[in-house]
Amino acid sequence: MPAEAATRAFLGLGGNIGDPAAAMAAALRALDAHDAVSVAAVSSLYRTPPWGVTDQPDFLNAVAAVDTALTARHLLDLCLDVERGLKRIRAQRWGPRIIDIDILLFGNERIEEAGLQVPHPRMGERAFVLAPLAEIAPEVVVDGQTATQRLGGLETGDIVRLPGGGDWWKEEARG
Ligand code: A4P
Ligand code: MG
Repeated sequence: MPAEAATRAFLGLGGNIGDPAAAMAAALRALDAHDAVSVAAVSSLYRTPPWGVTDQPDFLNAVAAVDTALTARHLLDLCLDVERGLKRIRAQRWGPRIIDIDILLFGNERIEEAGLQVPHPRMGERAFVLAPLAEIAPEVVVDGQTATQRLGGLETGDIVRLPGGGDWWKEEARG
C-alpha cells in the first residue's frame, strides 16, 4: 500500500465474554491481512472495570493504529464484517464471544453520518480508551487536548495494564 494514499486511523477494541484477547488478536490479524489495511502499532492489553452498565465482567481493551487506503465508511464496514465473522464462528463452535471494534479517529476527519461518528463520541471521557491510546500515541489530539493530557484528568486507578507489551495479537506471540 503506497504510504501517501494511507490515512492513520485508531481503532478501539474491547470484549468481556469468552476469550476477548483471542478474539481481538484474530480481529487484528484479519484487518492486517486486508490489502488496504496495515496494522502499524498495537497497545498492551488493559483490564478495565465496566463503564456504563457496571454489573458485568471486567473488559479487556486495547487500541491499534492502522494505516489504510480505505475510506472511514469502508473501514467501518470491514470492522463490522470482522466482528460478525468472529461472533458467528465462535457462536457455532465455542459458545458466545463478544468483541467490539470502534473507529476512534480517522486522520483529522470529522464525520457525522448515520451509523458513523468520528471522532468516536465519548472517547475523551473514557479511560479504557485513553490509556491504551496514550501508550501508542501520547500526542494525538482528542477534543483539543493530547491523549496524555486527557487521560491525566480521569480516574485510572482501577485500570491495569497487562504485562507483555504490544505483540500479544501476533500468531507467534500466542504460541
Ligand atoms: N458507529 C457509529 N460511529 C462509530 C464508530 N466511530 N466506530 C455505529 C464504530 N461504530 C460506530 O454498535 C456500533 C454501531 O455504532 C455500529 O453499527 C456503527 O454503525 P455496537 O458496537 O453494537 O454498540 P455498542 O458498542 O453497544 O454501543 P456504543 O454506544 O458504541 O457503546 P460503546 O461506546 O462501544 O461502549 N467498559 C469498558 N471497560 N470497556 C469497554 O470496551 N464498552 C462498552 C460499549 C461499554 N463499557 C465498556 C466498554
Ligand atoms: Mg461500540
